[in-house]
Amino acid sequence: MELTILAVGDLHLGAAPSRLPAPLAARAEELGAAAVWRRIVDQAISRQVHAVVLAGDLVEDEDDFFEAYRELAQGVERLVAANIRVLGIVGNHDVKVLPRLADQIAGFELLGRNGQWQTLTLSQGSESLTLHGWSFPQKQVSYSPLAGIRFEQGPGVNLGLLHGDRDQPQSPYAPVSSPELAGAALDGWLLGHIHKPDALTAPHPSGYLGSATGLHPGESGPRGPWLLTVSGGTVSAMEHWLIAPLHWQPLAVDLTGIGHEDDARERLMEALSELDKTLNQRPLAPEAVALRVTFNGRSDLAARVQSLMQGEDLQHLSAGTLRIHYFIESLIYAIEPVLPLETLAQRSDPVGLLAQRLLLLQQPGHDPQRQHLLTQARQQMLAQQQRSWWQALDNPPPDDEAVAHWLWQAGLLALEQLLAQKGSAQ
Ligand SMILES: [Mn+2]
Repeated sequence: MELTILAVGDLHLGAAPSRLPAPLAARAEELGAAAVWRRIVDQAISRQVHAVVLAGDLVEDEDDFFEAYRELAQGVERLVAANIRVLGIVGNHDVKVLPRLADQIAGFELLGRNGQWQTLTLSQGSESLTLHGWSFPQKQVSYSPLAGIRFEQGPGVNLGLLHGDRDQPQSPYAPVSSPELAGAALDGWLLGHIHKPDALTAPHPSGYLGSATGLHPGESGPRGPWLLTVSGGTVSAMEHWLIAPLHWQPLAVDLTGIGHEDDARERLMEALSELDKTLNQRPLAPEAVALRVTFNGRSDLAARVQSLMQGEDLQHLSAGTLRIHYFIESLIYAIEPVLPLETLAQRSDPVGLLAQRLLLLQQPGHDPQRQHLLTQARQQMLAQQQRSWWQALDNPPPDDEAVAHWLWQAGLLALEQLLAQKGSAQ
């Protein structure tokens, strides 16, 4: 007999996915947090897990939570009706809503109310899992919830359930250190708060579950709940269920050796059809996939590729089975010229001068010449950003790496145009 729980990280119900193109914007409701929550509930019921465990930040914004509350309550009620226990802790986003939910829905079990550690044991046949949970008592907590705590071992596997900021001692969101977690004498930790999942493995899963779905380009890669199996008195398996309906995927496409700019499109479609195969092997494929495409490799056709791509519809790409709606949320050109920059930099003409500056950009650290280049570029960029029509975007000023990336892309295209000019070849 096994004991299975489905562990869910930051859900943020009520948060809408960003950057959806027009054809998908109307379907945002099917792609956001509420949609993944419905998939989680459906799967938990059809796979008959014994409990669903929620690691805090279930709701995005407490001041406007009616919609989110309804979604959450409906899901919890369906789980409870299917005899699945539902346990949760409060994160920094849901200090009001989660205790209220627990008071209103019989069957929703809140652990660690008011910042007081609480222990609960789940059992199935001879297998047991004891959870030690802690909830945020208010929006900000600047002390470690583990300070001065000694855990009493319960039956079976003992796991901690905590929403907090690991190895960020100045954080106002329950800062905890890795040594504190490791020294707690538990079999592992299921953590909420950071949206990027850790690689959690049996028999000692310890780290961030990650968000249930990605909501913006910064949340690319695998997302979803984790199925944790207890058998033989230990955590015998950790399985990441990649069931988010919206998936953010970086896609690198090597253009080395293309003979014509149209070949870039072919290579992109080949990479996409490989991806489509992989994604369709999932038990529940995503509905939509946002691609961050990087063209890289060596070619002197980058400028032509760029103008070709400007004429393409990036909002809807068809691939493979046609079941998934792909779109390109951004397109990055990192193509280098066929001749190495080191060779070009030997020249004393404009090509050589430009190649020397590109090489400077590649150098890490604080080379004074590199810093000077970045400072000059930043001034130009800030002058643009401060124009009144960009103010509404409220963008932060670009950091060194952002400026270097911009210069790199612009510089490579300029270099290619110089190389293409008649008589410049040597
Ligand atoms: Mn949080």
